[in-house]
Amino acid sequence: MSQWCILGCGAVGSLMAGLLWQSAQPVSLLRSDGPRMARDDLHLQRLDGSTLTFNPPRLGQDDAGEIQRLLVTTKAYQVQPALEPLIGKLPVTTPIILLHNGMGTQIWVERAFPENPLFIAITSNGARRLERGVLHTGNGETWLGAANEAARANSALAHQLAADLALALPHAALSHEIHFRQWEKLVINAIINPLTALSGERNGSLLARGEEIADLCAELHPLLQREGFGQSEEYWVERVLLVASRTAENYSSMQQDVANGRPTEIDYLSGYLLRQARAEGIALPLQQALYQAIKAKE
Ligand code: KPL
Repeated sequence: MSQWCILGCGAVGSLMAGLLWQSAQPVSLLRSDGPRMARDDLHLQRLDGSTLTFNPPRLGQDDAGEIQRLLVTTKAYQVQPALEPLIGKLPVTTPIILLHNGMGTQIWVERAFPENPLFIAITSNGARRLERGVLHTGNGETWLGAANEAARANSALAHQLAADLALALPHAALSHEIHFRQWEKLVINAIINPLTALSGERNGSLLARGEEIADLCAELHPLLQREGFGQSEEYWVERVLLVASRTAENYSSMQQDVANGRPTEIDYLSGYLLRQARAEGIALPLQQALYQAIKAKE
């Protein structure tokens, strides 16, 4: 079985590492401080309250030639600096799987690694980083889809990656509409994340702010149509409210970033939407206001 190498050990990366380890799949962590770093045990606190202790091998950039599958779980703004040292070192047959909130990293990765099969993964599993590990806060779906020609041409690889993810995760499958799923998650995150980051409240607080969410979706609708998505405004409002209710107890990742004084992914959420809208000659004043308000907090 090929080894998963995880780049980015925040909440989602640690959750993936723990769940893959639990399903007896080989997994390693790629760290900029590499094998020299202390190899402490990590802990995955499962949904049922039990704890898995795991200790995957740590790799450094010099080990790039050995990486068989690279799962990139950094924040969107870390993708480029984290992958840059691997250019020319990562075997060209190694699939790269990008798993982060937002959009806007793909073009750079395609150019930097033109021959590697590139996949996009999307997950709605909830996780919160703990000092020495991660808390799994909610089950969700994970989707994997081919994002470049090398990935599309290798359907056996796509099926194998999805099957292996399905061994580890509550619901994981291959998606042939990954671009739509990316946009759907983009819309959800571009509404829930800044609103909760600004209010400091849990996702569930948005259930009482349906009108504001409807206004934000109405504003995005012409852009979504221009992107080829024929869903009604109501569809988008329902999706946002559904995720807010399913993750009602969670603090969004942006709320946690702002509360902890970390940079946010706003440039890959509202920022990405604003760039796409500008190219289409569409104004998004409500998204613009959210973007500016988060930038002022950062
Ligand atoms: O993806 C999320 C995030 O916080 O980044 C949601 C779905 C909003 C869950 O909190």
